[in-house]
Amino acid sequence: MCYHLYMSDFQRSGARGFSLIELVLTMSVMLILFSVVYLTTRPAESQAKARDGKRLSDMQVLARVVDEFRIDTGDYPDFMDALRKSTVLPESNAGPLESPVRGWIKQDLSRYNVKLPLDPQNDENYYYSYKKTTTGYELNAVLEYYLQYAQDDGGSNAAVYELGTDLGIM
Ligand SMILES: [Ca+2]
Repeated sequence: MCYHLYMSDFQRSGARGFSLIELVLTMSVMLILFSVVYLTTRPAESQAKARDGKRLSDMQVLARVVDEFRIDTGDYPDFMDALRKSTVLPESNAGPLESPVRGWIKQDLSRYNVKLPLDPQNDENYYYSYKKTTTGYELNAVLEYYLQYAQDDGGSNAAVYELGTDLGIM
């Protein structure tokens, strides 16, 4: 009933019908503009957030693996003072980088995780690193969105996210 009344009003007044079409067109244009802005800005931001989420989660996984290895063996994995990066295989390791046996950390860690986490980008700018010394161990990740986490981790480097038992190692 209401629909019929509306259509009658619409048909009686050509000017009113035209303004409705204008409104629809304007809304369509605004929707398109909004979509363009959204597609060019928000996904980049949300993808950076998602990558940092994985990095923070991976750091927890790696710390658990290293801690559990120490509980079982009395020492942290890998050689003393050897700096490891998730982009580089240690000498004589065959890979792939995420292999828990012959990946980017030189130790068989397959008992503790099915694979070694890799940075979602894993390039020259974004990678994980690990090092142990006589004082403990440290894990690092470079963040791109949650930069506050890198500043508030209690470590020695405000530009990277640090986790471990001695955050002054790297
Ligand atoms: Ca830090």
